[in-house]
Amino acid sequence: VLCLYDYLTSGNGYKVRLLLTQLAIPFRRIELDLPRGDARSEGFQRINPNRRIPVLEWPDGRRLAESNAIIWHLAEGTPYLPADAWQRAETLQWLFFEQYDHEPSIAVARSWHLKNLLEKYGDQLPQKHERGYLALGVMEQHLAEAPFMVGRSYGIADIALYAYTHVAHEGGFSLARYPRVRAWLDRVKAQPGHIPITEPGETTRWPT
Ligand SMILES: N[C@@H](CCC(=O)N[C@@H](CS)C(=O)NCC(=O)O)C(=O)O
Repeated sequence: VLCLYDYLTSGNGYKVRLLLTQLAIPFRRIELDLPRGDARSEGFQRINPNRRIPVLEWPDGRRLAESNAIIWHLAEGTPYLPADAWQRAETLQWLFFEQYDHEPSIAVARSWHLKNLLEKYGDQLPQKHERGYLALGVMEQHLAEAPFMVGRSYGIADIALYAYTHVAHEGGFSLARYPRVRAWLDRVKAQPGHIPITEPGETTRWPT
């Protein structure tokens, strides 16, 4: 069975949990305590030299890191990743956008709130909010013309962007000015097999 090195609060981990569940692929999770520093331990550095979750491990020992690479691979040959070359490129466009413009502002602002690091980083929060709102604006504009991020159906571009957009309020963002993003969040949530970010499934604690 597949093994996911994970942290429940993580949107990057949630992308993988969500897609595995929607594909009905059984997996078990190994929950790291990131605030305790589990990902920086020597043991975990052997799992991922980049010391980050998520990492998905196959029964034959192969491992893949980087949430968007993992969901890309899992989605191959399924309706969650189009076969059409242009739509695959559009999917990559949104995955890279997510990692460069969206996650570094929206997820980081959220993690400062959740980890009570605002005293340390609070002066950088306005920049994070400015950049995060720009990213939300890009999504709002796109969603004026399309129900989902790529083509007319739900796929991994939606999963990648849903992960931190639906918890953006935990980073101090308001979606009040983004009605199309809010309607899209509802469409994503209504997909078959959807699970919330808080759904732990079968979990073991690190170190195992
Ligand atoms: N680009 C990576 C980012 C992964 C990442 O930043 N993971 C965070 C949790 S969301 C992490 O493992 N941090 C290590 C730590 O807090 O020690 C991905 O998409 O998988």
